[in-house]
Amino acid sequence: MTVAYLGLGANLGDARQTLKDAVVCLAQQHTITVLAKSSLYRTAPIDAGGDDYFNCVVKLDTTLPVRHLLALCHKIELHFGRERPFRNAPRTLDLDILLYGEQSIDEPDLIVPHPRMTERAFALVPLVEIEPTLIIPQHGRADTLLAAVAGQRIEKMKSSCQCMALDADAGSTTAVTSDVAKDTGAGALSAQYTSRDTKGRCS
Ligand code: A4P
Ligand code: MG
Repeated sequence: MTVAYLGLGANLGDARQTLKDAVVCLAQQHTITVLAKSSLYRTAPIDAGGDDYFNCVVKLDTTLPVRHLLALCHKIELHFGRERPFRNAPRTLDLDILLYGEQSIDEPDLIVPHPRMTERAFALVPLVEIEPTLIIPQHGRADTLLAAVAGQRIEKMKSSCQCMALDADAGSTTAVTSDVAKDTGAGALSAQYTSRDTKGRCS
């Protein structure tokens, strides 16, 4: 099993809902356990045009080798209607592998840690929210990089649901899956969503 962090972004269509649905989609994979999900953030486009983005980060435990994880990310992007008309074009869904264990990968189609994550508030702020002491290979502690991106507009969205409060009552604020739920083929995260609304309308 490897702990990985994915960055999710969207600024086309119902971007906020798409991010929530994409997290459910990840949680439903047998090869993935979603350990934590950041809040949703509204962010100013960086090096890109179009509407404001919504961004979040998820922490996973996965049995997938990194290339299989990348292929899954592309498959999920396609499922949510991703098109690539030009570089940094507005998108219905972007899934980037920010970190994969402690590995450093530098290949033509896969660079990990993601090469621009340390310059972007939309990646660093949600990462530090879910993992305050995170170390980024080759860069050090993520929280020490926040000052340099302080000029980038980013606004935390209020969650309308009480999932985290319920988790806190149960003594855990981050672990959102259970073996029982996995055995039934659905992560507890997705079970939480579907127990509230069959369309997964819960953040
Ligand atoms: N690729 C290489 N490394 C990775 C990795 N670690 N994870 C390759 C995922 N993919 C990786 O990706 C282009 C190619 O990068 C893929 O073929 C993959 O094999 P893409 O998804 O087609 O395009 P992308 O994600 O736009 O490319 P890139 O270079 O990752 O863009 P950035 O730098 O992530 O910028 N502003 C806000 N506020 N929020 C955003 O989410 N996103 C971007 C995209 C720009 N501005 C933004 C946001
Ligand atoms: Mg991408």
